[in-house]
Amino acid sequence: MVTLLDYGAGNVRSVINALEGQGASVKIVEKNEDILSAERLVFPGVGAFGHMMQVLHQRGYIEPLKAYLASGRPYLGICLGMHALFDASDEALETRGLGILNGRVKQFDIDLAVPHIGWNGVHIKQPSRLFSGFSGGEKFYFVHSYYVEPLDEDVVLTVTDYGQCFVSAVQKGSIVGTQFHPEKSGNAGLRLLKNFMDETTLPAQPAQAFDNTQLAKRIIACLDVRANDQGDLVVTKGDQYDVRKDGNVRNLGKPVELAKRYYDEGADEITFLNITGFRDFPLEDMPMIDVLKQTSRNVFVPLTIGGGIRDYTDKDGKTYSALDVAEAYFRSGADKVSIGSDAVLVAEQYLATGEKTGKSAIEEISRVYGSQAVVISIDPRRVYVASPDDVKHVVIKTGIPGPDNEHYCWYQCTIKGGREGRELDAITFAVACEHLGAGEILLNCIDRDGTTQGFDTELINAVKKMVSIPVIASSGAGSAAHFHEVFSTTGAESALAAGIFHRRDVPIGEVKSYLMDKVPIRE
Ligand code: 1PR
Repeated sequence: MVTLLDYGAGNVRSVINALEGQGASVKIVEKNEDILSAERLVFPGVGAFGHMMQVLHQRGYIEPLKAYLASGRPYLGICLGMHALFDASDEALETRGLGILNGRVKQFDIDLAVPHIGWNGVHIKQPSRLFSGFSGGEKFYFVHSYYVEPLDEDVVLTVTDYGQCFVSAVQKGSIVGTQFHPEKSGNAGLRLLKNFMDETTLPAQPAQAFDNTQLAKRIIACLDVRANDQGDLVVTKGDQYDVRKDGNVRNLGKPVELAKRYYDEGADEITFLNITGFRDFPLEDMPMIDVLKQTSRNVFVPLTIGGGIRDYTDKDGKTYSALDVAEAYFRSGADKVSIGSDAVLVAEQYLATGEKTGKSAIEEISRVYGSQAVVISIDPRRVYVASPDDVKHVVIKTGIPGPDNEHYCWYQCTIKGGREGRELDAITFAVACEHLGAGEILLNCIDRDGTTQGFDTELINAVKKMVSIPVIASSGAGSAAHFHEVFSTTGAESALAAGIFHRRDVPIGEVKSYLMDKVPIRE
C-alpha cells in the first residue's frame, strides 16, 4: 500500500498509474490521519514552492507530514516533494519549507537554457537500495528551474551535470527525494519506483563514478488530433496546416494507440495538439481528456497537450478561465500545456501596454504550475521583404530567397491554426512569452509543415538566440539526417516531428540510431 499526497496541483495521475503498474495499491491522502497512518508515503510535488507550502498549511498537513518523516517510515518526494524537505527556497523567499533537511532550494544561474528540461543521467554517490540493479548509464526525466543545495554532504544520493554539478537525489534514512520524475522516466523510472516499494529486500547499489552526465536531445512525436467528418477523434496531419485530402480529414490513426506505439519505439516525449481547440472548447470536448487519461495509463514519458487553452464563456454564461482548462488537462495526465492563439493575443496586449496584468493564461498557469508547465506553440509563416526597413518587425537575412529574389523575411505569427495572420513576428512573440513566464517554445513553421524538406534552421536560430528557455524545433522533418542538422546547426534542445513517424517513413528508433554517436540522446 502506497499513500500519495496530492495537494491539488499538477499531474498526479501518472504517478498513480506508474505505482499501480508496479503492483502498488494507491491511497490518496484526504485527511491528516491518512498521512499519519501511511506505511509508505509518496509526495509528487508539481508546481511552485510557495503555492505548494501554502496549500499544505491550509489543509493542515504540515505537522502530520513532519510526524510521518520523523517516524522512520519510507518517504519518496519527487521534485517539489523533495524541495519541501528543505528549510527554504529561492522560489518563494518568504515561505518556510519543512526543514527536515538543512539547506535551501536555489535557482539555476547558468549559461544554458532554464528550465532544465529533458533526460539526463545521475552519478550515485552513496550505497542505495533505490538504485539497486541500475547499470549507471540510465537517464531520467528532469523538468525544473530550481535545485536543492543540502548543507550536509551525507544526504547527497546522486548528482547530475547541467551547466554545474547539482544534487539530483537525496537520502536520509528512509527518506528519499528525487529531482527527476521517475513516473516520467520510462522503464528506468518504473524500476526505481518498484525498488522504492521493495526496498527492504534489495541489495544496495554501491556508489559509482562516471563521466559527466549529459542532457539528451529530445525526440518528440506530435499527434495533431481532431474529429473527422464522421465525428471520430483521429490523428491527422496537414501539409502546411491543410489536413484535408480530397475533401476529407486525413486519418492517420487513433490517438491513444499511436501514442503507445511512439512510447514503445523510444519517443522522449509526446505532444497532442487539439487542432480545432480554437473553436471547440476543450471542457466540452471531453474526448481529449479521455485520450489523456487513457494514454497516461501506459505511457511513462512526458505528455504535452495544446489547443483551446484560453478563457471561455459557455452558452449558459458560465465562465471558465484558461487555468481551469489547464487544470483539467493536468489532472487527466498532462505534464505541460501548450498555448497557441491565446498567447499571441496576450503578447500583443503586453507589448502594447508594457504591463503584465498577472491575469493572462501564461502568467496564471505558470504561477500555479510553474513555468516548466507552460509551452508556447508558435505557428509562424515567412513573409518576404525587399529590405529590413520595409516593416517594423524583426527581419532576418535569409539564404532561401523569396519569389521575387528577396533576401529578407520576417516570420508572421498566426492564430486559429494558421487561418489568421497577426502584426507580430515570431521572435518578438517568443521573447514576450518568456517575460510573461512561459517555460518552453514549440516552434512550428507553416511553410515547412508536412513538406519533409527539413526544419527551418534560420527561424530556429533567430528565436533561439533571443530566448533563454528551451526551444522545440518543429515542422519539416523528412529524414534522420534532418534531426542531426537541426541539432548541429541550432541550439534547439529538442526536435518534434509528426508525418514521418505516422507514415513510418523513418521510425523513432531509426532516428535515434542515426543520432547515437553524433549527439547526446537517450537510448
Ligand atoms: O491555438 O491554442 O487553440 O492551439 C492550437 C494548436 O494546434 C497549436 O499548437 C497549433 O500549432 C496546432 N494546429 C492548429 N491547426 C493545425 C493544423 O495543422 N491545421 N497543427 C495545427 C499544427 C504543427 C505541428 C506539426 C509539425 C510537424 N501542427 O505540430 O505536428 O509541423 O509536422 P511534420 O513533422 O509532419 O512536418 P490553440
